[in-house]
Amino acid sequence: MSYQVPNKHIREYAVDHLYHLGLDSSMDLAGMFGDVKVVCMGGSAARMKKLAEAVRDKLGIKLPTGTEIAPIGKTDRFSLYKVGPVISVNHGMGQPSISILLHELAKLLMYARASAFTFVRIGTSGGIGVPPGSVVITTEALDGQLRAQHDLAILGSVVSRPTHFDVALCQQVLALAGSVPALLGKTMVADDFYEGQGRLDGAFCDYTEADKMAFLRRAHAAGVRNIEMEGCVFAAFCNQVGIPALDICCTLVDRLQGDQISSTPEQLLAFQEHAITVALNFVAHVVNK
Ligand code: R2B
Ligand code: URA
Repeated sequence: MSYQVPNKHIREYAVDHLYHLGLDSSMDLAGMFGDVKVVCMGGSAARMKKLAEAVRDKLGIKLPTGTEIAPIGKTDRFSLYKVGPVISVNHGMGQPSISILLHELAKLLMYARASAFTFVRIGTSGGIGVPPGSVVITTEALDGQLRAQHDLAILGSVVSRPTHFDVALCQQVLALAGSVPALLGKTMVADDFYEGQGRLDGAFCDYTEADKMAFLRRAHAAGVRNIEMEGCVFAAFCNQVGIPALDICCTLVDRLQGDQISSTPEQLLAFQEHAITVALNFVAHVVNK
């Protein structure tokens, strides 16, 4: 059976405009996206183009001579690529940005009459008590108050939604990690990179190193192994619309050791490769089965 979003209002629309993707429901979306099995998303457009190329190589897909991977739709906010049954698209930074993409992607895949696909976020993060380069597969996203919920103000009231992931699916991915240092853990999600993540190195800071360490230790004791900026809304959205989801992030720093991301560009690329390797193994597992 093909995928349906729960929203009934849009069924009345003659044409639904997926404004930020530059696509609409009058287009041959079934022809373009009907076969999608995995949607990979990550922050940066350049990284997601590289991921599309890596998917092409991993799945052994040969493009016609003289052609290359090109974005579909418009690219001023998000750049979306498709290789075989895999979409690779960037979501920008933070929960408002990824939320817009998630709504439009879910509707896109409904109009495309796609079925049985998984959303995979491949990201970077700050680790807590794990060495840089570790890959954390998120079992539950916690907000900045360490609550397993995503809060959104809707029509003047706060609506809270649960932020768990499917742990059996997480374990399946862990088993595909091979030699990459990977673990399951909770992820704290902040709406800010500096104060929201307890850093001392923003433009201002009103707490002490001791305050920071006490909070990071409390988060670690609650099972948090990394901090990023999208996981709560990603989990809440996918739970709400019934799409299986994975949040696979490499850590760039151990926040118990410091705040600055000071590894060399080569090291940072190598850390990101860890998350990409795990995600590609999952993509191959899904597509080749
Ligand atoms: C990880 O890295 C970005 C901030 O540098 C943000 O998008 C995130 O979740
Ligand atoms: N992304 C984050 O959100 N935090 C980090 O510390 C590193 C990457």
